[in-house]
Parts: sequence; C-alpha cells; structure tokens
Amino acid sequence: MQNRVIFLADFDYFFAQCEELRNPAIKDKPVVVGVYSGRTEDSGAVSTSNYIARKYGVKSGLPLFMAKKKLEGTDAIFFKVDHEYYDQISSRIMQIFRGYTTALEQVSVDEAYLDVTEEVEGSFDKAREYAQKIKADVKAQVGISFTIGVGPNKLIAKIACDSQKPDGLTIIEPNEAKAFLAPLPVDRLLGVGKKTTAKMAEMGIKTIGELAKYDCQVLIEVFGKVLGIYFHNAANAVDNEPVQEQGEAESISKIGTLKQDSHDLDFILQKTGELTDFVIKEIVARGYSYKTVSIYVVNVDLSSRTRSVTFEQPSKDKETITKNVRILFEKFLSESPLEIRRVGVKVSGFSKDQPQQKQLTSFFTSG
Ligand code: DCP
Ligand code: CA
Ligand code: CA
Repeated sequence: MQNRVIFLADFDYFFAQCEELRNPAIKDKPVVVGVYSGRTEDSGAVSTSNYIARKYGVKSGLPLFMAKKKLEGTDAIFFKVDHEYYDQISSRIMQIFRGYTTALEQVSVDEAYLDVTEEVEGSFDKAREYAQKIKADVKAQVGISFTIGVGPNKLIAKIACDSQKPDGLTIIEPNEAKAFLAPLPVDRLLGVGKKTTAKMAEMGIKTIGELAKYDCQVLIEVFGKVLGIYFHNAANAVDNEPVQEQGEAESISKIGTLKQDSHDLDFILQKTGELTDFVIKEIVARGYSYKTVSIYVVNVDLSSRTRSVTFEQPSKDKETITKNVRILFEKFLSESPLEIRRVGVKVSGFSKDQPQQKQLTSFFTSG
C-alpha cells in the first residue's frame, strides 16, 4: 500500500486572531477573548489570548480577573467571544481547504485533517510545498495564519502540529515517526488521561517509547483488548483511521452586513447575491442537493426575522436560490417597514449525490 500523507491544520490563537483581523491596530498588544458569565464585570474565563498575552501567563481557562491582574499596566484589549464571526471565518477557510483535497475532516472550529496523498503523489517533499501553498492561499484570501502538522497518519499529523506553533509546519516522515514519538510523555496520545497516565507510571511507563516496547499482552490484560491494542499501536506510530467527513451539514448559510441600512430590494439583493455565491460553492463542493431556501434579516432595531420556502423536488443550481431569495425579500419588504441592517442566505434540506465510486462487491460479482 502507498504511504498516506495526512495534514492536520490548526488555526493559530484562533478567536484572538479573528479579533486582530478586524482590528489590525491591536496586533502588537496583548489580546484576550473572554467568556463573560455576566455576574460581575470581571467574572468569567479566558477563551483564548494572542501570543503576546501568553507571555504574561494569560491562557485559555484562566479566570478573567486574574488575566486583568497579570496584564495590569499593559495596553491589553479584552473582547467578548463572538462565535458567529469566528464560525464565518472558519467556514471560509474550510472551503478553501476543500479545493486542496477530496477528503476533509473538520474536527473543531479551528482544526481539520486533510488527506492529500493523491494530490502530492505520496511524496513528503511535495507535501512541504503543498502545505506552504495552502498556508499562503489562506493568508492571502482570509488573512489568518495557521499551523500544519504532516505525517503518515492522523495521530502523527496531530502531534507534529502541536510541536511547533504558531505559523508552524512540521513534517514527520514515516521512517521518523517512531523516533519522533518515543521521548514524548504518554499523555500526548489521544485517550491517555490522568488515570491512565497514573496507571502506566505504576507500570514503569512514562514515555511513548517505553509504551511502544511494553508487552502488548500485558497491556491487554490491564486495559482491556480494545484499549490495550490501541495503546500498543499508537505508541508504535500505527494508526489506520481514515480521514472522513464528520456527519453531514444540516444547513449552509452566510450572513453579511449591508453597507448602509436599507429597505431597497435591489440594494439588498446585491448583497444576498454575494452571500449566495458563497453558499452555492460550498453546496457544489459537498455534492449536495437542497430543498429549502431561507433568508435571515436583522432590522435596524436589531430584531431578527427568518422566512423560508421548501420545494417538493430537490435542486442543485444557483438560480433557484437567487430566484427564491428575491421572492422572499419582495414579500418581506412589503410586510415590514423597518430598514434592514444585516441579511443572510441559508440553504438546507440536503440530500447527497451518490458517489461515483464502484462498490467493492461489484468487482467480486462481475467475474
Ligand atoms: N477555546 C476556548 N476555551 C478553551 C480552549 C479553546 O474557548 N479552554 C477556543 C478558543 C480558541 C479555540 O477554541 O481560539 C481553539 O482552541 P485551541 O486549543 O486550538 O487554541 P488557540 O487556537 O486559541 O491557540 P493555539 O495557537 O495554541 O492553537
Ligand atoms: Ca488553534
Ligand atoms: Ca485547535
């Protein structure tokens, strides 16, 4: 079997970098994004911080009042989390990734695996150039930096990615993988938490290298068959998990702010045209058909409304979205006198194209 070449991309200090993106003037100050619980002005915790704030010891999970204390006397800036905005940036980047691979697995808002084996013809040299190209493309189109770990499987790609941030690119070739893991503590492996770490320490296993050499039979006796074999394989850099889409999206949407508040149909449709372009690209990339088109409206008084239409038969084209967004807005504007601040286009009710791939069984029966 050919080597696989797997990327893990993880966006750098993601929420804080998103805030820098829309406020470039703050880039050389400590930036903290917090989840405010609202009880008192400073109650809540740090969601993330930029690397300047991290130098002061301000990291994810730290109570906000402590973060304020550590950053006293600096020109630090604090933000409230804005998930809607971070999700939009994230999906723009994920969409760019889709242009570089046929197998994308998004694991969180700021992380995705890409199987690029075919694209780089199994070559780790080509993988370096390919990774640099993707990084440069996202930087140019979206303005966000991220780190890529490259390895022969997901396990190695993930640990490679964590080993040098931000704006990193760490490549571990198949013949280096075991030596790369060996000195690391066992808790760097997925699924090795506090309890397991303690248990392994009792058994004299502290590093992944020690775990790799440990008698697999004993691991099975202590941790059970499934985990025992998993620990043995993982420590030996063996991981055959495929890169695959996590479930299917329920809807694809895009929201934007109008250049000025408006009640004018044509002006609004100009904006929704841009949003539709984004949405249809993602639908095509995923091979979806859709049955429902919705519009989303935020009025000047910040009240929000949605309107939808659902068809009997699924569609795939852009025109059906464009036409129905127009119909929905015509009706909406005739009913609501308020000027509109923000608009959104959402498409849902998906079905997926049958993959063009032949079923394995058809090879067996066609003799
Ligand atoms: N996050 C959070 N609370 C945490 C950890 C993370 O709200 N305890 C959010 C904020 C992060 C995002 O998830 O921006 C991604 O988490 P990461 O662990 O990848 O951390 P960052 O992207 O912030 O930093 P790094 O550059 O280390 O990847
Ligand atoms: Ca990150
Ligand atoms: Ca992450």
